[in-house]
Amino acid sequence: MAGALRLILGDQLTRGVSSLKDIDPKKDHVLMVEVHDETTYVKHHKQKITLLLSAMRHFAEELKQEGLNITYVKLEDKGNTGSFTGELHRAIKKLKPSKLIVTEPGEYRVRAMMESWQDEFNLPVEIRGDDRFFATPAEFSEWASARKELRMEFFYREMRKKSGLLMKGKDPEGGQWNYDSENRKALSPKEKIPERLRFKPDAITKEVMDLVSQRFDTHPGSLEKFGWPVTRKEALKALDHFIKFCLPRFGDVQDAMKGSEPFLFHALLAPALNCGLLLPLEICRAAERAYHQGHAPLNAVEGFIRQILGWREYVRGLYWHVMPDYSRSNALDATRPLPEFYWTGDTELNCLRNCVKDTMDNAYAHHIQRLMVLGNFALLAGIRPSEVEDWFLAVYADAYEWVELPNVHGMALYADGGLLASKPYAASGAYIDRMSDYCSSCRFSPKAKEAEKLCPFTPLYWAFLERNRKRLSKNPRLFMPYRSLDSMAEATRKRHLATAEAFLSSL
Ligand code: FAD
Ligand code: DLZ
Ligand code: SF4
Repeated sequence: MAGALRLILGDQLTRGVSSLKDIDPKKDHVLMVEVHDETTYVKHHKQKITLLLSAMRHFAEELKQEGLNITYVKLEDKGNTGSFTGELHRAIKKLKPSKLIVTEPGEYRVRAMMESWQDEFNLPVEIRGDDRFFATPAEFSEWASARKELRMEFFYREMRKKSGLLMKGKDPEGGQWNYDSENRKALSPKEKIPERLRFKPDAITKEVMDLVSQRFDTHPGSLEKFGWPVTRKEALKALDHFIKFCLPRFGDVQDAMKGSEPFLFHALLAPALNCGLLLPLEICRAAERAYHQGHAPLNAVEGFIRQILGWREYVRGLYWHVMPDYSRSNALDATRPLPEFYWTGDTELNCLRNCVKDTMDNAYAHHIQRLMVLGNFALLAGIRPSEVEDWFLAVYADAYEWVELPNVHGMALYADGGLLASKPYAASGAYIDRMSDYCSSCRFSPKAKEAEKLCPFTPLYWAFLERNRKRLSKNPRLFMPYRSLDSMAEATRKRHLATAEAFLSSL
């Protein structure tokens, strides 16, 4: 009797993924497919496509060397139908498997596809849970259903207890759950930034780069600086390098930005983690070990583990808990189109120009650039959420909808009306000035007295508060900003509103 067909998606490149467990090397067959639909459902950055296809090809090689039966369909192969469903049709016709086994995907649209396959192929389809996460979607829903208000901090504490990470018995290591207040320092100009481990493209990656340059030349971004790990071996080296050279300073200056330094002390691990080359538990354990060995301080290690054990799990749980309705909300009625400079970087606003350039050069921007510059501007300018979401999903090497959507829709744009975050992350130019060196080489300044030199973020910030007064002024966390707006001289307030209006019309 024919064995099972096991489909592995491009972000499931983990030998221990649930769909490969209990594989019978003699009878079963693995299928991996490069398909047009996945490479184009948004206009992915060239580096993101290169990373995925190269990592898929390397992973398939490893499975082959292990002796597993595998069919690998390349994008340019003759007969490639261009979709998961089409490629499954072809494979099922040829191999006549007894059943199809898959691991649940990271995106709702693919989940809907998977659910149609049993009828489509008239074949039993087993959709297994993705046990690479700390919590299942059902666990999150159970936690969320018992609460009036969802906050990451409380879910994170549950995950600390469940995993035992940074725990001393029943208590958190050091006596506190969260050391975030120690992690908001500005960067000293003298701070030495470590050089990062980047990986030279091998023959497989080079072949993919050629394919991507030809086939996706209209997609955003450049391949010149491609240096992402594309195998598990490389990803483990990247993890080790981060723990040794960056983790100790990760906490203190986690929120800082610097013009010439796109990476600072950030992990650069999300691209490898999200496609399966690394596992969240092994990353957290490595960081925890660094703390116990006295190599990194608690504020850095707790801050880092919280991003993975807290935020990453929380956004994933929320995504599956509230989809598909989540993506449709637009709580602040934001309808302006996405400005062209998000693709070109052609703007006089130096912070935005820098963040877009970093994004196009590396398919990467760190969290504060994404939230407090690119996201903040879209929030203040009232850009339509779906357009901002498509941009974020396209340009980052770590972007899949389960993690991108809650971060953009909820955290950056407050389009969910406060389900994910207790207040909008809106900030004026003074915040960007405090946390970066962008303003010193900008034609604008947050401190300027003359209207034509004043940083556009400042009038946009006040206009945002004014425009959303009915929706936001009752929020206790916005009491101070509204008090400042209300105590502003009438002429100043009017001038800010008029400047913001003129700026927005010029976009
Ligand atoms: P570090 O800053 O070193 O953090 C360590 C790890 O923590 C990351 O690798 C990541 O796995 C995890 N992490 C940190 N913050 C978050 C978060 N808010 N949500 C989920 N995981 C987190 N992350 C993605 O993985 N994919 C996305 O598409 C994505 N889109 C984002 C969009 C916006 C508007 C914002 C504000 C954040 C987004 N994030 C996204 C979260 C975060 O910015 C990235 O995970 C991080 O920048 C990746 O770089 P790093 O590996 O150097 O992370
Ligand atoms: C992102 C991506 C790209 C660019 N290409 C492929 C592909 O050709 N084949 C594949 O299996 N997966 C690809 N992916 C990742 C999928 O989009 C991802 O698995 C789904 O969005 C579910 O998370
Ligand atoms: Fe950005 Fe304003 Fe600073 Fe210029 S002055 S870099 S626009 S925050």
